[in-house]
Parts: sequence; structure tokens; C-alpha cells
Amino acid sequence: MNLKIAVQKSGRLHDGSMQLLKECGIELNNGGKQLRILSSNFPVEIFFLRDDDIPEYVQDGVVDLGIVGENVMLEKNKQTRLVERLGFGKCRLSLAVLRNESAKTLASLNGKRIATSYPVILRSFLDKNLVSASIHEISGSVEIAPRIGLADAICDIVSSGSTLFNNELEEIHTVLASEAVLIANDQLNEEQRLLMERLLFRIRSVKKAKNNKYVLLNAPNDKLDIICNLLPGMKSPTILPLAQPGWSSVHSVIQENDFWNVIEQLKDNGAEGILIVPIEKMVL
Ligand code: PRT
Ligand code: ZN
Repeated sequence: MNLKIAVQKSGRLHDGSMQLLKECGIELNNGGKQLRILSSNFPVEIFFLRDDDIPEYVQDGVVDLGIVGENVMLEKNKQTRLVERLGFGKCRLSLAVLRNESAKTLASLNGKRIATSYPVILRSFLDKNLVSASIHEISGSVEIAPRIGLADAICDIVSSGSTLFNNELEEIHTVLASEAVLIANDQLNEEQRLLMERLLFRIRSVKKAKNNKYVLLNAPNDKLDIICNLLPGMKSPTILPLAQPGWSSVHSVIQENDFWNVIEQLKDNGAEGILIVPIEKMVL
């Protein structure tokens, strides 16, 4: 039996999804424009679909798993389970108004018209925040709606913000922070569940490795305590004496998010020859 996984056929999540599967050691020979491919070394079948169709196919059991934006998962509102956030395809669904608009608060949207391709998410957000605005659903080019008088505001996906900027729009509120997510049919059988767990184990190892870096450095022995405190590592750092008296080599793992901060402090405390090495997989 194969685990069936839906991936976006083309578009912003296609490459990230294929890259993730590859990093999980799943070999897929995509010979062009096939709808469905099999892996040669893991029991999975990949189906290439439009992202909008993926939640429904997962719900109906046509496929077992799917990779979509959390925004699409929530908008389609099908019966699926969010299994894992995948760390790519990051964007946000935001409310924006014309830059020259004077009122830029949520409350100022009361009684206004908002254009969006995300009516379900927007309706629930407005209700929760007690804003009574009307929703004008359009499927594309949402960003031009305010300038042509079709709406007073928009609710659309933003990543760099340049589309908003080029259309004289200004973000006033984030409705949802989104990224690619793995969703699953909520009635997988035992065999499918076990295969999903094997895949998830690999995905988590890849994700952890991406968030961490391996550090090697030389430290004067009288500064070892301070330097080791800056480097918690997985257990504690590995310390090896160097040929040069009074110096040791320190090996550890640090997290990407406080990376520069830690490096600066290491240097300030006498560390030399600092090497930062990417980690390929991290199995804890
Ligand atoms: O053909 P198919 O239906 O499968 O694809 P699609 O055209 O519906 O989706 P696609 O490929 O555009 O996006 C797939 C998913 O990528 C979305 O559902 C989001 O989860 C995610 N994503 C990440 C984005 C963006 N970044 C993004 N920037 N989706 C859309 N955009 C749009 C945005 O709306 C804006 O108009 O790209 C434009 C540029 O954004 P800025 O802010 O960088 O200018
Ligand atoms: Zn789509």
C-alpha cells in the first residue's frame, strides 16, 4: 500500500513541497507533466493538483495527505486535520486600505466594503472582532479593488508587501499568519497512520536541522565556562584540548533565531576561529 500525498501542481508551494520530500530521502522522478508519480524508495504516491482542490480531496480520502497553505485549509473549511506546519510558503492574510485613507483602525472598517478571495476566514475574523462590514468576494486582482471604487478595503495575502505598496495600499491589520501545512484525512487506517508517522519523523528531523547550526570554535581555557554557558547545545558542548597549550576546541549546536546574538557574545568572550556548519538531519 502507498500513502497518497497531494502537492500543488505548479505555483508557490510546488518547489518547497518537492524539496521537503527530497530532503526526507524520498526519491521522486518527475518525468515532466504527470498527474501522479511513485517514489522508488518509500511507499508514497504524489498527486499534483490545484491547491484549492487539495483540502476536499483529503477530506474525501482520494488522497491521504496534502500540502497546502494554512490560508487555503482554513478557507476551504473541509474535514481535515492539520498535522504539521512545514516552515515554508510563509505569508500573511492582511487587511489593507488606500494609503491616503485617514482612518486606519479595525473599527474604521465598520459599514465598509471589503474585497477578498477569503470570505470564510474574513467573515469569522470580522465577527470575532465585532466589525460589521460587507464582504465582496473576488477571485483575483483583489489589490486593484479600492482604486477602481469596487471596495473600501481589501483582505489579501501579503508576503514582501510590494504588491500593496505598488497599489497605494497600506496594511492595517493581520488576519492570519500562514505557511505551508501538512493536512491529513481524519480517518486514516492503521497502516496509513504508521506510514504517516514514518514520514512525519523524517519531516521533523529535517525541520529541526534547518533551525539549528553546528558551531566549532577555539576558546582560551580560562574563558571556557563563560563560552560554554553561551552554548547550551543538545546536552552540553563537546570540549577537546588543542595542541596549543591553554586552548580548547568547543563543538556545539545553536539555534538559527539567536544565531548572530550568540556569535557576537562568543567573540566578545575570546572565542576564535568560529566555524558555522549547516546540519543536514537532526534525529533526537
Ligand atoms: O494554481 P493554483 O490554484 O494551485 O495556485 P494559486 O495561484 O491559487 O496559488 P499560489 O501558487 O499563488 O499560492 C499558493 C500558496 O502560497 C498560497 O495559498 C499561500 O499560502 C502561499 N503564498 C506565499 C502566497 C504568497 N506567499 C504570495 N505572495 N500566495 C500568494 N501571494 C500573492 C499575494 O497575494 C500578492 O498578490 O503574491 C502577490 C505578491 O506578494 P507580495 O506581498 O510579495 O507583493
Ligand atoms: Zn489556487
